[in-house]
Amino acid sequence: LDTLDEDALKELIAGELGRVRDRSLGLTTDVLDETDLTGQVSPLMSPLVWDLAHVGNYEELWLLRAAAGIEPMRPEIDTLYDAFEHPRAERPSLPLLPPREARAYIDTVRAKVLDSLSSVRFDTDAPLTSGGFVYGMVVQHEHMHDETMLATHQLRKGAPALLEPPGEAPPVSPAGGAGGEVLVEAGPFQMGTSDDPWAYDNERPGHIVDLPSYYIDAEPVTNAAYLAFMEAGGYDDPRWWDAKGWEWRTAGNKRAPAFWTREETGWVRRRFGRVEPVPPTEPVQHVSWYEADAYARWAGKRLPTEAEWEKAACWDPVAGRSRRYPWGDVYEDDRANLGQRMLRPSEAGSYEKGASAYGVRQMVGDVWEWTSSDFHGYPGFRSFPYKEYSEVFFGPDYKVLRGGSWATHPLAVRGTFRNWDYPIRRQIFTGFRCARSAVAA
Ligand code: AVJ
Ligand code: FE
Repeated sequence: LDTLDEDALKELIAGELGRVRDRSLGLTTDVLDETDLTGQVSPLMSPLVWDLAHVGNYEELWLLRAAAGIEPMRPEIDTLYDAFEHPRAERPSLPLLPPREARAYIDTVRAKVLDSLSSVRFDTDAPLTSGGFVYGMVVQHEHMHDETMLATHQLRKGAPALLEPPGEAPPVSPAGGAGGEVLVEAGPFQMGTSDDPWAYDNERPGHIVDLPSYYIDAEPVTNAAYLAFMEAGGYDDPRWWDAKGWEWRTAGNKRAPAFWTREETGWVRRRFGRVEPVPPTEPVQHVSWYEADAYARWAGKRLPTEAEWEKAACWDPVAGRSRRYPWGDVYEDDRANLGQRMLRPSEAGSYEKGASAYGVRQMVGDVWEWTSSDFHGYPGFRSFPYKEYSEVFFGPDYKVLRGGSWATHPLAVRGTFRNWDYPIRRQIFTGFRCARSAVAA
């Protein structure tokens, strides 16, 4: 990105805007009937048609009004699509644009964005447009909402609405599937970034963190491993659970990951409307932070801190620098399961070429990974370009998730990317791996 000249970057941006829009439209097509688009599958999620118009409204605010100085098109709808004015549970009762009008609105916004792109300068000191930052922010935002829409689809009852992509499962590497741990020796590494052009404020600034040595799992925890925890009575033993986690587990009578049910033949799961046996070798997904934390304690381990996660994923101890992705600085399709190429994680042990310098596999893609860390700003954090992206979420309520899932687009994740959610959430495509200190504390 930082090596492209302005015209080439604008061409790339126009292409990515088109691709993300195709993705959004694919998740909100007319194969869904009107009530699927305007109704609510869960108070946790917005109606799909809200997400669709929201990404267009966000694009209007940032690319038309802020970047290009164009007058508001429909200021009266801003309040409907402001995520802070209306919590998700409330959105279906708002006078939202119906699907056809929502599509027309976002189309008009997009046409004006493409029209004005050539007149917006990327080579000035204005931080919003410098290097095309705000365009990258809008592309990433739409991809994030596409992942959110996939969670809505996963929660939706009824016949399958999404086609299983024809893509083939990647090969499992010879060393893969064996689990195991990797030692990360003590020492400093660079966490976060000061020079990634599309990085969010919460990834900045880059700073040195010195860590004691630790072991981290070479692969995400699989369904088979998680089942062993269940069968060992893990859900019935308060010793493994955080106090609030035990409350959550007891009040909701939780006994398994979300979407799992026990049949006579064994555990099955519902995945986008299809019911299938739980695949033992796939990373577990749809577990809360509390479940991940309990599993880790049962296994004699703990969740990694986000610093431990990032060092194992990105630090190259030989070169003495952090990579943008575990395997290097350049994204490549055959290194990770990202971008909704499949509607599921790939088997643990896949993507040998995507391993980090330490030999840790599948850090990026497949499943988001819970870390033990609360969401806070890095030393020297400065909110940019708006407090509501991340700063308002800082504090003890949210846990940090790392690495992206099969549903995350490659443009919307990198080694430094930070996601966050409440520790009870399970509709997101989240699993985990464990760590442990190498030196007794
Ligand atoms: C970064 C995924 C937590 O979905 O709440 C979307 C992203 N910010 N619109 C979210 C976001 C504004 C955010 N997460
Ligand atoms: Fe948003």
